[in-house]
Amino acid sequence: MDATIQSIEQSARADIEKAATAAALEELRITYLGKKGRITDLLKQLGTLDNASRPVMGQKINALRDAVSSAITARKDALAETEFNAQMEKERIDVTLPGRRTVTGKLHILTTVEEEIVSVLNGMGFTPVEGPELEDEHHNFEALNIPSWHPARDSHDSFYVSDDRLLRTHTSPMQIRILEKLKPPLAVIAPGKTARRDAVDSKHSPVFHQLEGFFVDENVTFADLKGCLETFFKRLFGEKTAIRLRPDFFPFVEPGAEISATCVICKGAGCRTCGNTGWIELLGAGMIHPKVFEAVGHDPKRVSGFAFGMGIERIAMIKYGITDIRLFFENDLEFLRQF
Ligand code: FA5
Repeated sequence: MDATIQSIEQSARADIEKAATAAALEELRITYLGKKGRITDLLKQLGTLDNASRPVMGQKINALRDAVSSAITARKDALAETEFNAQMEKERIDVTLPGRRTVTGKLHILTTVEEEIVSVLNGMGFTPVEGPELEDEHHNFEALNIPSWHPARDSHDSFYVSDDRLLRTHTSPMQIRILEKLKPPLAVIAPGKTARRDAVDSKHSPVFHQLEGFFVDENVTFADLKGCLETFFKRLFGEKTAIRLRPDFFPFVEPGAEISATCVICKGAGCRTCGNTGWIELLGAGMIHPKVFEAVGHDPKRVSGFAFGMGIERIAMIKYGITDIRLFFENDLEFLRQF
């Protein structure tokens, strides 16, 4: 039996060494250690031995079983490691290679400027609202004291979609929409898209953006308007910015003013952008007309307020030294990526 034990151990070790897969090892386990395996057979033969040699042989067969079992486990581990190393080698990545850039979009410069204006005014207590781009004549004109003979009401000057409906020509209708619904005191800003049948040139586009602002309460004065816009422009363009007010006419304000600020390019010294005046015209403003309050059912003797409206493209052009409004809308990524 000794010789058989030795020969089984030798052949088991040789077979295990040759096994190249986990499946082959499993077969060997069954061949040697399985219920009908060669080592199990030996254990069964123990019963045929005499009492003296049985424990000795028993120990030897158990030692053989343990040796074969450990050899199989060791070989299995070695195979798994080889397989793992091969897999790692196959999947090796060069972490020093530069990564592939994902294309990320960014906000359009007009959106950024609009958000900046909204943020400054919001910080001053104005609440942002949005309103319809498609307006009726009542909100866009009549309630704003723009009579039927006014040139803006001509179909040559506005985009009408039906007899009564048009793309809003300014954001001022939001004064009406808010004052119809809410009671003063209120401080509101309304940014949004506007449209006019203007011929395209470096300063005009048929679709553009405006931002309306208005404050209504009791005893609001022109000084409040001036102080508010001065603070606004200082926060937007810098502390050294001054403003200039000159009389202007808009049917929905009285008195009305055109507001200019110190030219941001030359800081007031005079340059091409400001036509050597040192001032840049930036917005229209004024005290809300009594007829506007009457149109929305408020008593103009009790409430007063100011309103202002600016072109967002214009502010963006001044702020970033952009000389042609068409650049905003041509989708030229080289241009847009700069901001
Ligand atoms: C108005 O639209 C008034 N609603 C502003 C206002 C509000 C006055 C409240 C008083 C009180 P105006 O037509 O000037 O005003 O337009 C305001 C700004 O819109 C202009 O200064 C300009 O920056 C811009 N704008 C007007 N038309 C165009 C256009 N076709 N393309 C680009 N910007 C334009």
